Amino acid sequence: PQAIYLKDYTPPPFLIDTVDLDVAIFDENTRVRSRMGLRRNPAAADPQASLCLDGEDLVLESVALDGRILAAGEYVLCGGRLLLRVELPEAFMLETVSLIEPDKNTQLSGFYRSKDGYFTQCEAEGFRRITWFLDRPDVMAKYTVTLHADKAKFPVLLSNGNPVASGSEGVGRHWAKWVDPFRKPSYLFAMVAAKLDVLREDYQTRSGRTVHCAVFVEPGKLDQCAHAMAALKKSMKWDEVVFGLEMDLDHYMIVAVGDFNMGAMENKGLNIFNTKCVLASPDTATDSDFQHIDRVVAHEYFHNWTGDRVTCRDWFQLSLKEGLTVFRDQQFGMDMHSAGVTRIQDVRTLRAAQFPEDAGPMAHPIRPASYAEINNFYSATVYEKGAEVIRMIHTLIGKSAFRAGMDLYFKRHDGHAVTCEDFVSAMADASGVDLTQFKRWYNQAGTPRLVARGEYDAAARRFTLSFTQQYPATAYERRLEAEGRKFSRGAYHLPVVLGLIGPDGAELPLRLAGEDKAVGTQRVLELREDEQTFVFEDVAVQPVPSLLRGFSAPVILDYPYAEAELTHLMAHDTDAFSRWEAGQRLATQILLRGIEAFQTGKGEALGWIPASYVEAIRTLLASAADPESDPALIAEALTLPSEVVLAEAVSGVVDPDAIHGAREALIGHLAAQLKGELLMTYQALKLSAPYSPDAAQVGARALRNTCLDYLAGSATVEALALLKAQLDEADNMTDSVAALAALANLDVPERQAALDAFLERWKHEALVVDKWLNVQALSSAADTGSRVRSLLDHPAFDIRNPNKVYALVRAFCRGNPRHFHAADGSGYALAADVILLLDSANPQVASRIARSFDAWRRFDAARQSLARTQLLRIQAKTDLSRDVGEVIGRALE
Ligand code: BAL
Ligand code: ZN
Repeated sequence: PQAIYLKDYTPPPFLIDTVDLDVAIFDENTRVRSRMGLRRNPAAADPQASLCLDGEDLVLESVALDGRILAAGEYVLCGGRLLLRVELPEAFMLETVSLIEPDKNTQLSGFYRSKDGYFTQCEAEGFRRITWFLDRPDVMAKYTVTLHADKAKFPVLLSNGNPVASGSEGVGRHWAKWVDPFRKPSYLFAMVAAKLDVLREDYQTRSGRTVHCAVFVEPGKLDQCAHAMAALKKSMKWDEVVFGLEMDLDHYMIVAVGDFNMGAMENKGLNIFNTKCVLASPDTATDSDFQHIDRVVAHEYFHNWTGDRVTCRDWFQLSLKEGLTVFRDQQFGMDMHSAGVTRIQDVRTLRAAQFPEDAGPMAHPIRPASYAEINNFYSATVYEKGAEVIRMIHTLIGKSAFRAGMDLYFKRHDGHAVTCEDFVSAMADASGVDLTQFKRWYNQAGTPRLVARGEYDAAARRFTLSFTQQYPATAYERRLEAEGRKFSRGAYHLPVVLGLIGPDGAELPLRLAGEDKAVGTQRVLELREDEQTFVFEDVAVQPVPSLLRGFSAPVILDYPYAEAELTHLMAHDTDAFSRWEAGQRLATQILLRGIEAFQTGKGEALGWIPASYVEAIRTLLASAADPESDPALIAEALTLPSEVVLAEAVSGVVDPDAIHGAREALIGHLAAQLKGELLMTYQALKLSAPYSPDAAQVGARALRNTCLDYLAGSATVEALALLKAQLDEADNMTDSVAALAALANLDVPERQAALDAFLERWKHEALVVDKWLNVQALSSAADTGSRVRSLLDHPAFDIRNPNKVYALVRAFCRGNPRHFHAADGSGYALAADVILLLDSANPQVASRIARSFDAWRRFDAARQSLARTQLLRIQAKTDLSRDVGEVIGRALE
């Protein structure tokens, strides 16, 4: 596919000040009449440029310039563009009338049908599927929208901004007019015509304005919206307190829709959400669903300032709004829930999704230099690594300077479409910190490796820490090189937050050489060079360094910790993240030995599992009895690194069977050795209070279900009884699905009975059916591949619904490596079949499944050959979408 380059950016030749849309929805099609006020852009490179509008799958009925209908030769349609061939005045009105067919729009981009109505998704380039436009984020206009539809079938008519008029018309039809007072780019446009129930509540802003909040859901689901509404109000309050940012509209609406490619969308004043990120009741949603809803509602709300008020100049700048807004929702999560657990979970996500992306064929910096299909760059790198980059600025300049930087950013750029440089400049200017070198994070791809070494000189009472940065070229730089494009690479500017822990577990005071006195027990070291050394004086005893606290930089830390040092950090580090990290590092070191043992046939003997590790876990479990302990943190510490994360840690060829074997063996050994403790903790944490998704209950359930998971692995009669009892007694979805997932791993007759009963009970709740598909996709049972294949034909599965595809197929391909990478190639064939089925219908979803092949070259020759066969089969499809074409093309490069 043809690439688009950041270096080729030019300002738009025309600006659009106003858009007046009249949208008439009928059963067979929708007529869109658009009146736009345009003028030449004084900043345009070519003052004589002609006007060429974007459009896709539109049937053009007429074009009029300042009221005059243009004749056939006065415009041309070519390659999804409408080119005007008439002389254009400085400013003019352009009117187009087009027909679209939302009922046939299976891509779910633009205006489309879903069950109870019509919905939109315009980011990144969906608006051009509604009407002709300069569909790029730096063209910002004021919108007026009038919707017409059948009143009985679509009683709710919504668009951005404020409702200004409505009425009845014709036979059984009605209309509504909305005006958005803010200029916005087309990707933030939204409209809805549907049958929906609504929950309405008001929010009083700190300046005393009233915002009318509304959550619209499909009829019958009103009892599942209270949590989303509460999350919205918490987000509004939080942004006022933490960033001084207030809601600027009178109406803030969230509309939930069951067919949606992403999680949610921040359209100005009219967010459209995947039902998965709105609907929740204790019966149907898990604790993590509740927390996810909090975060997504907050994320979309925070976009109102970081994205909507200040938007992106072009799509290369996507991380300007996404990295920053993810950072903001992470901070919100840390303030609302346990800060340590939230940080751990966010880092887990980064490692599971972003680190592999950096290591694979789709590697890109948070601001890529080129793309073929922008939808492929709504990536873990742009989002999650983007958030880490913002977090590093926060750490380097400090909280109050960061807040000053945000204030300056809004002061300078409110109402404009800007670049990542503009953001960094605001931060640098507000703080006085030189962030020139820091900008490398925006241009260089890959996960840097930070090699750290510590040396203690007892006689001199000195601890010397040296750091070396390594940043080998990724697929991204290799492609730039192949294209003959210039690029430079160099050391990153990054913060290392650290402390030193003494043998008694106490934190040591920190005095760097050259300083008069010790300054606290935690420091932020700034790295800027390939090699740097820091000397700590007055260190009376040999310390264990606690490095990269809070995961202060998105790097792979290479420090030769002895296992005893890691156990020491697990027990004594004051930073919750670092205690967890020490445990993960220890488990990884042991598992890497186990993986090797499994490859040489010595795995089952378990000689690779040190007794001290079992004791460390015993101590951890015992700590749950302490009323001061945080069960959620203990649950995180008990959860071993996933098979995907372990694959990243393996050097050389990845052996999915050995990884699975070692991980299961370690779990089995711990379960056998600690059975009494696990059972005791499981029983002690049984809750009697009614369900609430509050931190205390969530933590208790997390630890209890982690214990259950360990105990279940044995498949003994006793374990089965526990699982069945929990399934029967659970009064909430968290406990039900935890038991079902554990049972789904076991090859026992009870498994099918439980799955059947679960489906029978929940078949009318689409999101719960997704969980039923998901536990089967993630099952470690031997027959998972064939079960997933047959589930593709099950009436509960629907390939046109993204949530179903994500729950079953993406989960299988990305979350179940042992089965996806099955030695017979069946996993690869399944993925390819689904990609080929989906490619024309919904290329965005197809492309996300195609990303499952990213790591194919890391496997043995036989698996590589099987994967290549499927990649070539996909590539051979005629009219392969740009989305899938780019992903497969890069995989095969
Ligand atoms: N802008 C796309 C959805 C999101 O990141 O909020
Ligand atoms: Zn976002």
